Amino acid sequence: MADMEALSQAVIKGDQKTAVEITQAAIDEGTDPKSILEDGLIGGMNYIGVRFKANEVYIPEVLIAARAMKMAMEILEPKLAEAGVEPVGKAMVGTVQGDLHDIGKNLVIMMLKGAGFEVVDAGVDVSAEKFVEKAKESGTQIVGLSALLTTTMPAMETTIKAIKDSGISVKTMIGGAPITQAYADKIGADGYSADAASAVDKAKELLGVA
Ligand code: B1M
Repeated sequence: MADMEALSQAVIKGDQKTAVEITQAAIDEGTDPKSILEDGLIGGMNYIGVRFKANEVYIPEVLIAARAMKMAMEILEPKLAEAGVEPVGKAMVGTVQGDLHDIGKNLVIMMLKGAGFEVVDAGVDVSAEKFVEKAKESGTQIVGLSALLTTTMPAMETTIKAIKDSGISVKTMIGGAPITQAYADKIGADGYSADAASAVDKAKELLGVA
């Protein structure tokens, strides 16, 4: 019987080969795809997220864990779809107009995916109009904005205003090195988080999922 604890450990260690092998073995044995996702893969990424937040592991460890999860997800995703397993929620994350920094945004996306969210990567240098357009197209429940420059922070305010004016029903959350809770409050964002692991907690809180 495929060992879900060993699968979590493979993700935690960033051991792609073992993560893929255990996932495949579990699929072949007929293990419930939801259990492979939740008990194995998400369990491992959650652990990494908790340790990242506590500064016990750093960006490289998160990246290799996320890569192991991604490889395993490639074979698991069709099975999840067949089994009708719904994602925890739908989110879209992008870097605001004028800003090309994407390392933090990519980490947020990886952690959200690691927690079972379906995530659209809106890219970098995304205008307010594009955010609105992509949010409508994708049917996302959350729009996440990232900014690393003090000069691009105002683009967050413009984007949040455009989202509100468009009338679409989404929650907004923001983050990035110069961003604070006070700034989020000032521009009317629904949420702020300081790091990628906390972004998962915030996204779940905004959607009211455990
Ligand atoms: Co730039 N850069 N950069 N840069 N760069 C900074 C940000 C800077 C602080 C460096 C400095 O001067 N000390 C400075 C900004 C100063 C300021 O505005 N206060 C700066 C500058 C000035 C610039 C340029 C203007 C330089 C120039 O050309 N004169 C230029 C601007 C380009 C543009 O965007 N238009 C520029 C360019 C670049 C590179 C292209 C060379 C490169 C980006 C490569 C890339 O991203 N693909 C780059 C880099 C790498 C940096 C530094 C060194 C590192 C940024 C980073 O990736 N950090 C940075 C200095 C530094 O931080 N030491 C710097 C790691 C990343 C994981 O952290 O993005 O903060 P971060 O993400 C965290 C959290 O903030 C949070 O979670 C992440 C993980 O925990 N988070 C969210 C992020 N987004 C979130 C969204 C959320 C929630 C949480 O919800 C949606």
